[in-house]
Amino acid sequence: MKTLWQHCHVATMAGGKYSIIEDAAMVTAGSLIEWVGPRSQVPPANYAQAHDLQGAWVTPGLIDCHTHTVFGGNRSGEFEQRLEGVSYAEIAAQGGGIASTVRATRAATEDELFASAHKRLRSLLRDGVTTVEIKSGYGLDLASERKLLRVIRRLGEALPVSVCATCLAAHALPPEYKDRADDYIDHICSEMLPALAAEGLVDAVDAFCEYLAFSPEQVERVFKVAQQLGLPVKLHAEQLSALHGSSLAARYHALSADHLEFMTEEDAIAMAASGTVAVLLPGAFYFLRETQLPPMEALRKHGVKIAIASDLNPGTSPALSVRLMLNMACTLFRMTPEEALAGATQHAATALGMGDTHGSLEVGKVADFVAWQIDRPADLAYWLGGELDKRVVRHGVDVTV
Ligand code: DI6
Ligand code: FE
Repeated sequence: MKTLWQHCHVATMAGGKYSIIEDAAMVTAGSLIEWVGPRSQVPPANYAQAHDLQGAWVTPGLIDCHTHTVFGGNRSGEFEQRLEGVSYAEIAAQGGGIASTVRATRAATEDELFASAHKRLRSLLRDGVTTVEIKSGYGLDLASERKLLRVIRRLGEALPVSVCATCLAAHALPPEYKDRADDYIDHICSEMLPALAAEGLVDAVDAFCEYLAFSPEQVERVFKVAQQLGLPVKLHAEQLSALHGSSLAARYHALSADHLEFMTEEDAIAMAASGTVAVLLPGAFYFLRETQLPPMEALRKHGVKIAIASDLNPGTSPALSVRLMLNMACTLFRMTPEEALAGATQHAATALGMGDTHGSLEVGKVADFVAWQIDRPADLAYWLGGELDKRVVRHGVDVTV
């Protein structure tokens, strides 16, 4: 069934550029894009449906390639503590931080976790998101990580969004393994990952490489097992200190290395060589009142692809809007609105291993797009949140929420 979408302008984001077509039209056939170009050249055909987009700007559906959407509880109390001067690391050392969310997550039922995550995910969808990555990592034992990954799969079935599930069992040390980090890594490698992968619950494997989490050596053991299981890897790296996790990620051809405030130019060179995407998370930078900027110049100089994501999580980025992240990427990291939008479309797709099928409006790609009632594409990075009038199309079907 062919559908015509017309009276619009298109920012295709092909190659990570706006690649604008004014007075454009698009033809979808089922869930795919069959044609896109100037309206004057629409191929004649018997269209089952023709939609008037009323002068909208059409972009690819937004892709949030790094979130921790599923968790129990909430940490606004810690937010207050931090504003009184207690640091994120101090709160973590006192048993707060990730550990407090782990307690709340373990205590919650699968249905409770589903219900709270569903609300958060709906906020992202109302903002034009059609693909999202969601990590586990607040369970930290086999049963609880399985519970989170099941909720992640259920969210993808319940809502009109493509969901990539990432196992982040190596997020923090669970209390039962206190002072035995290597034993926990053994457990992840020999029990958790093989079991969860066999159950089809895992699309990729992530870890937190940081002085208050896991060392590069420990991360490498996790990566080796992921590789044996045929799963792509990605890494939280260089968020609080420079351990060169991003270079390690590059050696394992990671899809992405994420955060990266403390990365060096050598790390950027390694990432460029392996095609590992730099996922920058301005919400966490902002919320932690970080002052160390990611090395934008080195990333650009060496041609590392840059994605932007929400990092939606209860501790460091309670962010419910990708468009707000685009604004922050511009104001805080000095990205252009075009770079920021590429970061939440084409480069975010590449960061999820979906760059060939998603992230731009090109013939043969999946018909996931948003028709925004805005004046210019830069408006997407301009407004500070709020709701914009729009239609959201996923797999060629209008799914506006
Ligand atoms: N880095 C982060 O910013 C989140 N996880 C991570 O590895 C924080 C998670 C939290 O504080 O709950
Ligand atoms: Fe994160």
